[in-house]
Amino acid sequence: MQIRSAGASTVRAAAFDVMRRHGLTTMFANPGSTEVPLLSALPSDFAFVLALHEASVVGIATGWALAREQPALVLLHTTAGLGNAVGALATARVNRAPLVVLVGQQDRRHLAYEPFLAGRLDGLGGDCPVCVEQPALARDVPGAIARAAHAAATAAGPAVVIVPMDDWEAAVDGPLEIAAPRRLVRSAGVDEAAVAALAAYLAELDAPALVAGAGVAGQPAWEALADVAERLACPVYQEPFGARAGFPQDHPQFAGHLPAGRSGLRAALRRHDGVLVVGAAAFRQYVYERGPLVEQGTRVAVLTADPAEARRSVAELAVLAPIAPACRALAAQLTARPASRRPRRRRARRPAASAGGLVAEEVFDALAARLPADVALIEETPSTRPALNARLPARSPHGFLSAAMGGLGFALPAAIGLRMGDPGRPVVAVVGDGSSLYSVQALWSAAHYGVGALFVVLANGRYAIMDELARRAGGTAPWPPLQGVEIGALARGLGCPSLRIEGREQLERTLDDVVPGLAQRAEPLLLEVVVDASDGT
Ligand SMILES: Cc1ncc(C[n+]2csc(CCOP(=O)(O)OP(=O)(O)O)c2C)c(N)n1
Ligand SMILES: [Mg+2]
Repeated sequence: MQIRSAGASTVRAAAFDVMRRHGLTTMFANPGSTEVPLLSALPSDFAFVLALHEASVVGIATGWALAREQPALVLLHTTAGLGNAVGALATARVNRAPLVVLVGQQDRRHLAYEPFLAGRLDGLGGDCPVCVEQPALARDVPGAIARAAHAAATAAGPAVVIVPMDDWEAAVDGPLEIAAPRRLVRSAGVDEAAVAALAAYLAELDAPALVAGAGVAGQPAWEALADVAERLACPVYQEPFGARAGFPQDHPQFAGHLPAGRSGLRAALRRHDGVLVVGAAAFRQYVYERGPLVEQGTRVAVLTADPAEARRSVAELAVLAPIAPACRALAAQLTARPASRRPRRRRARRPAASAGGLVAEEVFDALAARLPADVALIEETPSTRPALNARLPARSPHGFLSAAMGGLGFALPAAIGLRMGDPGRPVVAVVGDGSSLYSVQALWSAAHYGVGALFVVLANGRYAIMDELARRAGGTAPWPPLQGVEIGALARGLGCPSLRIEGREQLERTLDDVVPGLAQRAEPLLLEVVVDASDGT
């Protein structure tokens, strides 16, 4: 169906109408000359959020979109802007964050001459975007933005629209046809056959287990999956290296994170004659190992809302359906099993006594003792992620978030965007010192816009995980340690207050001061916590 935009005299005015209709009135941007015709005299109902590098622009928008569960609007400057943003767009895709990404282009009238700033933009983002719109005519721009909003929401990822700078002021004569529906309503229903297939599979199992993935997002899905788990009285594992926690990790049936290699996975699931993976593919891996994913006696089924996850799963059954209603319907079909023994969870080891300095585990313990259950914790601590997972269980949706594609430079901006999108929520990013440097300029945006997130930087003075990988590979690393970097000084240079923490007592005192006020904070704070290097095991 097509609708008509009445009254708008320029493409720009019609585009603003479309943006308003889709809730795209907060623009995360780093602008250039090709975007000035759009931005000059921005209507007063639009908010503009400046970030000082495109990885920060997209990271902040990603956090905002995840917090709000609706598309965020991004504006980038031709080749340099889109090029700088590609890694962050890949993260947004894998983390399933809906973004509408406008990319400015030189003037159509002389593009053929390749003027200064002309972009070869089509294809620059590879297959990270869920779609790329290049409007054939200026008057197609508003429709392209509407389709991008639908694509971002339905395919859960960044949708790119490339707009030549002269398009915005192009006149619209007469009513403008928008080649997109005004509203796109997705059915949230689940049919009986899909639920029956899952119920029949589970009924054949004597010792089932569940695996929760990042696709189990939001309170309704968490509650519905907990219902399924309680009916089955079975352990629930978290997928390894996922984008977010998919199950309350303080639930008595939570059994920990699955190993990310095949041998560990086989061993972890050996005692189960079948598993149901919910909100993930079967199975997410990290380092390649030989052999099958599971033992022959372990059957596998998958429930996911993501067609690509369903397609690549090694499973006898994959059901494609929205998670929350599917789990609700499934729970209603299951007869309660007698409670089994509580899963054995590996207890977090006591931190190794160090020669005076703090270790990361002590920092996690100090946070665990103080953080509220509704904290949104964003992780980017490569050498100590397992220790963080063991010590800081996610207790609410977004209780654990991470860059699922592995690209560093996400945690700082994502924490800022999450807090902007959900201003009353305590938000903490725990970040390695190396990781903190990829999008450090995001701290300026946090300071400028009064975003009260807490950044805990684990300053071990090195790329500890990389050093360890080099050691395991039998050699030494050619890269130097990160000597001479003062993250706290960088933060202050960007307007973000910071404190350097050098011992347990100072850490605990500072957290006692700061954590109770996290929900109300109106300015960011960075803690540069000096820690010994961990070996990443
Ligand atoms: C954008 C990007 N560049 C490089 C890497 C490779 N990489 C993975 S971990 C790491 C070092 C991280 O150092 P730090 O944050 O200090 O954590 P630590 O290992 O010390 O815990 C690097 C460079 C990456 N994942 N993403
Ligand atoms: Mg480090």
